[in-house]
Amino acid sequence: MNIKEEIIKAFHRKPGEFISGEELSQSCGCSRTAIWKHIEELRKDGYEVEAVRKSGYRLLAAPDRLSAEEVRAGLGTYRIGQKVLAHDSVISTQPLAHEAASKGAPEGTLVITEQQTGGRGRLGRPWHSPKGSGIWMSLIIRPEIPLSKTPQMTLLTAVVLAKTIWEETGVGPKIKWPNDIFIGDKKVSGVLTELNAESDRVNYLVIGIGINANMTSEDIPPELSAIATSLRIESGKPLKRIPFIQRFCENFEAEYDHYLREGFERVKMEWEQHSYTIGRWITVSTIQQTLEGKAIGLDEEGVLILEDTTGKRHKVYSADVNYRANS
Ligand code: BTX
Repeated sequence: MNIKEEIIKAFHRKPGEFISGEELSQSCGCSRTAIWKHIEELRKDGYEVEAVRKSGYRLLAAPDRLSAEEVRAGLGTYRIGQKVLAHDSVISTQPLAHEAASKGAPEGTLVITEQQTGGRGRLGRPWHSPKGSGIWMSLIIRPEIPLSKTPQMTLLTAVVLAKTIWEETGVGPKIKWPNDIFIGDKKVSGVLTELNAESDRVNYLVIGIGINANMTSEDIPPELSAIATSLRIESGKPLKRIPFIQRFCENFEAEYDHYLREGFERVKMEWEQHSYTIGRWITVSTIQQTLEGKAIGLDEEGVLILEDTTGKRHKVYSADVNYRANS
């Protein structure tokens, strides 16, 4: 048993209340002296804990730090987020998640970090991931689906992100095909799905998720200021990152389990409801060609359907989509 985690859980069960040393020692299965030592460690980690003789311990404030203990305390899932590998600063959470997955990390394992020094997006593009003000994480999943359906996981993740942002901030985001979350006309979050597979068998997927949580306008570098925003800027309030991550895990588990049982239909419907893309005139550049037309929806597999000016319909699998300014 992780005693620090048990103490944090006990504090979360009784917010603002004193909990006696006796009660903590019973629920953690250790001596009162051991409890005291772990409380001291929590203080070093930045927790403010009040200790009053005869009353016990009371949590006054928890640090705004992404720790495994905090994510797991009070998390209402049975596998998504139940194992958390938390870091302070890494190059990117993606290779760490691949390494963990290849060594057998269970489905639902989450790699999170306060900072990435080499965060990346699609096609090797850089992802700006400053310290302390974002949520930079990679989720390992092991769905038993054919390779052709794995892009649906990006769409599912985008739906879950849009839902979680709405629930936790009250701001209504839109999904830009296939992997960006927009508020207004600026990007607040991006999804990068990477796959490990043999022939037609998926070993695992690593879903990288970057969320600009508490960046202020000054934290956004000039080269991104026209295209990037944060939840704090848009909602006008700082975001509590731990409850956000917990809600994301809970929403992901519900959506993912439904998908595994019932298929893609609900994700498609929700994606279309939240879509930034559908109904817009767009230009799509693939390696072979450039197409222009109106995005009219997803097909039942999750492929974007584009209608050109002659009324001909095209399937767009994975490509860069540019939007006409007036669309
Ligand atoms: P993307 O290729 O769609 O977007 C990358 C582009 O977005 C960049 O070229 C830049 O223009 C812009 N950009 C860079 N940083 C930001 C930012 N913080 N906010 C808004 N726009 C930005 C999107 O790729 C997928 C991003 C996934 C990031 C996660 S974080 C955890 C995991 N680890 C990792 O290295 N990547 C993923």
